[in-house]
Amino acid sequence: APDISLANVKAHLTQFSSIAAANGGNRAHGRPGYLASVNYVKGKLDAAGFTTSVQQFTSGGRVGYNLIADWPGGDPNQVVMAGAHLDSVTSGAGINDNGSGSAAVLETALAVSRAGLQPTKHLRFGWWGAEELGLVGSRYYANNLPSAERAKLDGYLNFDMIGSSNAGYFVYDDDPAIEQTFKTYFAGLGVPTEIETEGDGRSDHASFMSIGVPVGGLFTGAGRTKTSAQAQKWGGTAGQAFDRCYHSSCDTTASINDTALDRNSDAIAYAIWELGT
Ligand code: DTR
Ligand code: CA
Ligand code: ZN
Ligand code: ZN
Ligand code: ZN
Repeated sequence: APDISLANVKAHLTQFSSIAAANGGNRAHGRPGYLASVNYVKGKLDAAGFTTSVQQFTSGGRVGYNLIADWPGGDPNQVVMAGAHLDSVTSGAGINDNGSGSAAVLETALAVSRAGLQPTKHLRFGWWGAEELGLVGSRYYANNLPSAERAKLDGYLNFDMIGSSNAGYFVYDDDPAIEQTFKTYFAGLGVPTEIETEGDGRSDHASFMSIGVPVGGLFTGAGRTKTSAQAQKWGGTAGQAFDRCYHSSCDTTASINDTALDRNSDAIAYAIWELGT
């Protein structure tokens, strides 16, 4: 798998920051900053040769959008999907939550294009709307996926908050094969990981679990406090939240941990190359 450029991922975060600043300070469902975020990501993917589609839904009386991008080729009966929610809360730009996952998944997709990858399996990428309202966009997508299409989904990889300033390295403990893929990657870096225990209902992978799709993903932590044992193995500050700007106006590019974002971006690329070919 290629090394994902941290600079490229951060360039997408800068775009998300500018979009929020130009649209009332957020990228929340039903607000102009969300659709502007969709249009930014879609533009990059269209230019890179992806087949994109925008799926509309309504929530709270406002229109929401999911962005789906398919990389042409691969076995259509064996689909590997990676996704991230693109919406923020109304209180800020949502750069870690979840600009980080959105940008890393976007940059991985662009790396697939740059490599002209011809994977064995079909690769699909998704950016979800209205996750903050309760996984609304991903649930809409999953529940409206025809059963024949559901059966083709070999796995869904979720990335929601992967650049937390006081980062931990958490791997979802759901599908064993997907979990092992991520653990192998981090072992290669000499970075210890822990099982993500905040609960499976907390992000978009839950929507795919509920339709029987194997899931996995990565997480660097939100409002919970880092223990001293965790600080010893990961660095950072014990007794402080993994992301003290969680759902706050200070969730900006200043609150991103570059090392965590880079490692997780590279882990996403590794998993896509491993599971897709
Ligand atoms: N609910 C997510 C943040 C979050 C909290 N726990 C987890 C566990 C796994 C992924 C994400 C999360 C949000 O605020 O978007
Ligand atoms: Ca990298
Ligand atoms: Zn959130
Ligand atoms: Zn989130
Ligand atoms: Zn889980």
